[in-house]
Amino acid sequence: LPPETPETVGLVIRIDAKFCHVEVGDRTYLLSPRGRLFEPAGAVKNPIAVGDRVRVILDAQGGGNIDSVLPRTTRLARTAAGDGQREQVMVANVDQVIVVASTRQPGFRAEIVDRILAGAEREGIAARLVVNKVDLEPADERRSSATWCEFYRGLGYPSLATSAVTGAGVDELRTALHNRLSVFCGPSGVGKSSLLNAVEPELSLRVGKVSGGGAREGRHTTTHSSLLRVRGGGHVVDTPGIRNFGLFGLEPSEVWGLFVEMRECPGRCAFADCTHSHEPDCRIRKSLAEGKIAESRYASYRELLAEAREGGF
Ligand SMILES: Nc1nc2c(ncn2[C@@H]2O[C@H](COP(=O)(O)OP(=O)(O)O)[C@@H](O)[C@H]2O)c(=O)[nH]1
Ligand SMILES: [Mg+2]
Ligand SMILES: [Zn+2]
Repeated sequence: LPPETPETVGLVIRIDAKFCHVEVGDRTYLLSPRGRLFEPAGAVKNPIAVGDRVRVILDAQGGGNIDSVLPRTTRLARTAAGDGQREQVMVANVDQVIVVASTRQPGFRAEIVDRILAGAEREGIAARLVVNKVDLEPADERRSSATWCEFYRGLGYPSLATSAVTGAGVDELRTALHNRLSVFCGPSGVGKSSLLNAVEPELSLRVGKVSGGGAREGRHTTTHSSLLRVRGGGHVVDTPGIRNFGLFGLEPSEVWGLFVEMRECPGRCAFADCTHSHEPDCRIRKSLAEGKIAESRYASYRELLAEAREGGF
């Protein structure tokens, strides 16, 4: 046997049928997990996921093994189809979710933004908003991207208007990605891939194609997202292929707590189990009437609540 170097910690950036691609320092190694690490264990379908930090044992030939997986801080997961309630972690240790939206082509959809933010809240992952395609807004019109950014900033989410075409906001976005593991989420067509290409031209991500083919294939074959490296440090995932992340098994009573301004709303409701939808003396509806909670956010809340009641997740 070749002499083993001392164990080191690496980052799993990709998983294919044969190997885990593990970044250790500036190099990427193709490693296989040791022993039983890859076997289905209990409720977890894939014991190693992209984003995992792993202890590796490298050999002198540039190969080696994954010895163990370090505890995860966060995860984006989905329920593995055909596997009952088993959960499949798609990306581990995500530092931030970047919610990408646009105000034109396609128009801004607050319910999608709020749903992603709610999922991030539930997983305890920081989130920020990027409103892209500002170049499409007529100069003489009050800029709705600025209005949405200001609104979400007011809720505590850092927000940024960008254009992948003119490069507006791209430097700030690059700074926000530095030394973090970020996941880009949002409807297709808003410019996620274009923005990533603007940040890091070497990525050469495909633009203008409806993504999701991979996610659909994922029902039959396990497809994994891969981490893309950002120059100067940091990684990004372009569309992880998980709708509804953070919302699995969502209980109706949990929903309002995922909306920061509702969670922080002062006062009390008359009923301890108030659903903030029809009950009298409700502090949330009072704040709504006073304009302290936005209609769009309350509408998003009601939509998520209805879905949670139907057991839609
Ligand atoms: N005008 C304008 N078009 C953009 C911008 N960003 C992306 N696009 C276009 O929007 C379409 C969808 O972009 P893409 O990056 O594939 O969106 P994704 O589905 O979110 O990854 C493509 O035709 C892009 O060229 C932008 O900032 N301004
Ligand atoms: Mg894309
Ligand atoms: Zn209430």
